[in-house]
Amino acid sequence: MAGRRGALIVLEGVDRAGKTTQCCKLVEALCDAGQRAQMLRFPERSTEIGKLLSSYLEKKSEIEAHAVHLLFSANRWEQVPLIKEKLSEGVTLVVDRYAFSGVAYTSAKKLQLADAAKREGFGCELYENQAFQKQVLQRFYQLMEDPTLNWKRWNLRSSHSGVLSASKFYFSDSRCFQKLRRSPRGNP
Ligand code: 2DT
Repeated sequence: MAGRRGALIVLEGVDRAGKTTQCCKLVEALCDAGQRAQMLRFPERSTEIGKLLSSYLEKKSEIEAHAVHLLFSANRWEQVPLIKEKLSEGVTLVVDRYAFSGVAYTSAKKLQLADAAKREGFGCELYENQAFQKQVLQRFYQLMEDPTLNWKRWNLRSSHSGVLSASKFYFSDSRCFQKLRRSPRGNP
C-alpha cells in the first residue's frame, strides 16, 4: 500500500510577522511528534531566478513589476518537482510564503504596522516600509475572506497577524492537521 502523502502547510503574512520563527517551531514540533517534516521558503533565493529576486528585493537591481511577479511565480514552479517528490514520500512541508504572497504583494503595490517597523532590520528590503505593508495586510485580509480558501489565522503578537493555509494542490491528507481541509486553489 502506498504511504500517505505529506501535507503542504503554508504560512503567510506581512514582513516581520514571525512566519519564519513559526515555521521552524512547527517543523520542530512535527519532528518531535514523529512526523517527517521539512521547511521551504519563498522566494527560494539560491536558484538563478532566486538570485535575481534577491537582488531586486535588496534594491540592487530594478525589474518591471509584471516581470518580477512572473519571476516569483517561476521561482515557485522550479521547486514543484521537489515539492511533489517530498510530499509523495510522506514528508510534510511547512512553507514560509507561497502563492498568496504573490497575490498580496503584487496587488498591494501602491503603501501601519508601527510595531513591525520598529523591529530590527525593517526597511532593508524593497517592500519593508509601513505604508506598503499595510496594503499587503489588507490584501491578505481580502484573500482570507474567500470562503473557498481554507485559512486559519492566529495572532503571533498583539498587533501582528499570521495566516495559515493548507493547500490541496500537492497533498491529499494530513495526519497532524486534520482540521485543515483542502482548499480548491494552490497554484504556484
Ligand atoms: P522574505 O522576507 O520572506 O524572504 O520575502 N514576495 C514573496 C513577493 O512579492 N511575491 C511572492 O510571490 C513572494 C513569495 C514578500 C521577501 C519579499 O518577497 C515578497 C517579501
